[in-house]
Amino acid sequence: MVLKLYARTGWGGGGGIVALTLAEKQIPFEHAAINLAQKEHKTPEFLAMHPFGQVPVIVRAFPQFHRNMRSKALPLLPTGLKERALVEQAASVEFANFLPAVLNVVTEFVRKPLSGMPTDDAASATALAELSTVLDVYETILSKHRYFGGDEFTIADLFHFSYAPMLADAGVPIMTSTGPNVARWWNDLISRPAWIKLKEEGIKGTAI
Ligand SMILES: N[C@@H](CCC(=O)N[C@@H](CS)C(=O)NCC(=O)O)C(=O)O
Repeated sequence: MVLKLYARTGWGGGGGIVALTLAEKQIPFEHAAINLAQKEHKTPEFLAMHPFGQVPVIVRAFPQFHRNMRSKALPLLPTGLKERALVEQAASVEFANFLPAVLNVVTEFVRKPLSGMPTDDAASATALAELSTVLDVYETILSKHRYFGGDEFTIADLFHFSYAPMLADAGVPIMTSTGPNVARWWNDLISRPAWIKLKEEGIKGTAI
């Protein structure tokens, strides 16, 4: 096996993003399921791979992994300087603006109810308003090109899968109710076969 992905089984967080990237690029991998509750990410063996003891981790066995990443049909990162800069800028926006806002909404509408913690109406309203403000800017960005980092589907779009799909499942349809361009973009993303498969099955890995 060329590549081994150590991650939880569900699609949320970074593990899902790595699995989705590999699926979109049709790169086979083996999945090593890590159980955080059992602290499997804090063993000496795991800490040797990731000194902070966090998932996901990918380990490659052969240098041909790099050739595979380059040769597959879907690039996910453009090679042109201007196009590449736009994708890197978009990826930074996802990390700095979208991710903190979406995590606050997920905390109020998903994590607290799931763990039996009391929900907080004021915090929920603030979280929704902050995400809505971010998505208003997304509406402007997405009125200029089809995808978040340009006219092609790239890694900058893919990063949005880590938590945002939880919103509709929790009865918060904000990704499709803010503006027509955000809705068009999000509906396009969640229709991708690789995503539909990951959401239905969780991380599975693929046979080589
Ligand atoms: N920047 C980190 C983020 C990874 C991360 O936050 N992983 C979380 C799960 S999504 C984790 O492993 N949490 C358990 C812990 O920190 O003990 C990385 O890319 O390695």
